[in-house]
Amino acid sequence: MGSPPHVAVVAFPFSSHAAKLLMVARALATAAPSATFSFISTAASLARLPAAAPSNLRYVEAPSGGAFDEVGIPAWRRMELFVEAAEAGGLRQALEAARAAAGGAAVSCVVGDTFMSMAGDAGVPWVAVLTGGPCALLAQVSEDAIRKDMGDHVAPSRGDEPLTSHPGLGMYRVRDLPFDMMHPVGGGGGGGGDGANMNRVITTIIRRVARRVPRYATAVALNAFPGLYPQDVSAALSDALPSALLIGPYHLLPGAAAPSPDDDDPHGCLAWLARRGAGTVAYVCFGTVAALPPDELRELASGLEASGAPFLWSLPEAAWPLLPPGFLKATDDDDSSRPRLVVPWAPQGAVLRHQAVGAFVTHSGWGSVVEGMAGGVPMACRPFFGDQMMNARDVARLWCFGTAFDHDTPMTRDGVAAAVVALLKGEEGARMRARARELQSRTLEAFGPDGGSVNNFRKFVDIVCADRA
Ligand code: U2F
Repeated sequence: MGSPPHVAVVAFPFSSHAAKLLMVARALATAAPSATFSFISTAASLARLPAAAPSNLRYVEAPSGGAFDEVGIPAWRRMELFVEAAEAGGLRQALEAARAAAGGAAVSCVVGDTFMSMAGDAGVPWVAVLTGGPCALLAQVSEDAIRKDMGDHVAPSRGDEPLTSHPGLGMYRVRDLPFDMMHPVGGGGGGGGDGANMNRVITTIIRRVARRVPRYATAVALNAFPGLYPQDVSAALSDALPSALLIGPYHLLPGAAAPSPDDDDPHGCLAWLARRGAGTVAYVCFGTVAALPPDELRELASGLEASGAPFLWSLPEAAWPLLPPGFLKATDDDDSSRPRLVVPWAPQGAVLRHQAVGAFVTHSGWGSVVEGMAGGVPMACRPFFGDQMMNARDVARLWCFGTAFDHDTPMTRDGVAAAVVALLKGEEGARMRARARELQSRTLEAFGPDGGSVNNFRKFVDIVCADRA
């Protein structure tokens, strides 16, 4: 019998990745109280997270991480610098820092975000945690085969072709893929610009993930529950990722939540929702990275107004001046016949569980998809990039609890109003609401006695904390 495990949990310090990894870290630390967990991220990323808990989980600042936190540098460049530095020895230094902080206890296992795929070379077992959509990873792992089949440059007119000859991907179209074969990155007029650069950086990271996870990860956690996918998709996922364990949604894992997550509501969203009728409110949020172009933002704003539904909109404050004149005046006005609340941040998990919320307008980031599913809320998806197009397809076509806008076409006022009204009222909406409720019960069952995610999480803990002396 060796010494108790010392597990280094290595975050990818951008967007909401670290917050999701923290959910898994908390759940692990709760399930394995005799093990020590060092949660490694940059100073700025750690400062955005709630205090570390439980007591066997401590935060460790990645050495020299500060350089990647500088606000003056564009996000894509900080990401690029960060990954290059981590590949060139930064991860090893961080593991040394964790060892020092744990009184010299050697790291026995690295639990790392899939984006930190250099952890495959760390010399200890790497257990990967995927925060994005599982089928997007499946597509990424199948990228070479898809390119062989379709060619590297697919004419936009073929964008609607389904990927039927690729196991588990038959439901998606070429235009849904997380890598762009119709307007290749760096080709055509893609050139500069923050969007194109971000795409390039993420594509490079993800190609490494797709190569390294199947080869080097001892196990990979997926943020979904067993039985969520139809048989053919599950089989394709297990073929491509034999060590995959479906343990999600991560936010429902026992111990995953911050000590008092619902108190984190500085803008009074929950109190505002408490004054609204059941299933009447549209909640709007596009996650932590996606930003609507100004014209589309205004269309969305007018569409929400035109829907006639009360709405709660989480929108970064920097975008508020772009809203139509007078739009914010009615904010928080309970007597208004068109109540709305616009806030810079909402406690989304609690909002989606609130009985007043009847529709979710989202960018279909994977975290939002599973949180909406767990809340039983039907969604209108407006995907932007990466896995979001496939996630939107999952919502609208696979699980049928929502609708999807096209990612190439900006939303219009009428389109938004129609989507919101359809989800909140009417016959088609009734079917989607019923599907959302059914998915909610299946999600919760996965965490009940003998539930699929709970059983897989036990296996996950055993792998992470295995005695490797
Ligand atoms: C990237 O996604 P995002 O971070 O933009 O979006 P989500 O995966 O949906 O996660 C957003 C999280 O932030 C929380 C919300 C989610 O857990 O509950 N949140 C909140 O609590 N309050 C707010 O006002 C706003 C957000 C990427 F863009 C996606 O394509 C990927 O699927 C995703 C994978 O991690 O990362």
